Amino acid sequence: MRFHGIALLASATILGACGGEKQPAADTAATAAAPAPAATTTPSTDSAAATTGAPATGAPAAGAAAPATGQTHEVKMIGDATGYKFEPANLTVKQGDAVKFVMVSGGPHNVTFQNVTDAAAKAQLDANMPGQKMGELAGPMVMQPNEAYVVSFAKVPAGKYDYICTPHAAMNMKGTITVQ
Ligand SMILES: [Cu+2]
Repeated sequence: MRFHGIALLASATILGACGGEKQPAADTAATAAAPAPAATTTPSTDSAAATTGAPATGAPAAGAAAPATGQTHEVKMIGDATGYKFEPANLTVKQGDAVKFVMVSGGPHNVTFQNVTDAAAKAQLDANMPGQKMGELAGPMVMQPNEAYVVSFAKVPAGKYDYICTPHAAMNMKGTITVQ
């Protein structure tokens, strides 16, 4: 991370001096002229930065994850001869409950909430989604059988929350969680 910063700084300020350095990697990053290639070489740093940046982008109210205080409901993530689906696809929970998405078969699966228009709801739900997300409201891939991804619905306003599995969106793998 520090190395990355130095490389960028060097490329921005003293291009010429950088060429004289003995670090071959720094040289490549500088001559490649852009933050893009440097970012590709350090994916872990990049995603860490993205994670820390996420709540800031979040906006007005929330930002902090609210731990579940109620029941935990289970939703299976299935991909087999019968198709790709969340089971149950429609689930009603109380505010404060959690939903545990359990990988059963046919992964990788994930949970990506869609059409959340209310800014406060979006910020809180996003904050309540742990792990290395693929983006706002887009949970990480769940790969192994019995691996689970838990989303707390604490402080998430009542309403209907539609979600899909991004890898299987075309196979209609989707569901709805109604928060009461
Ligand atoms: Cu899936």
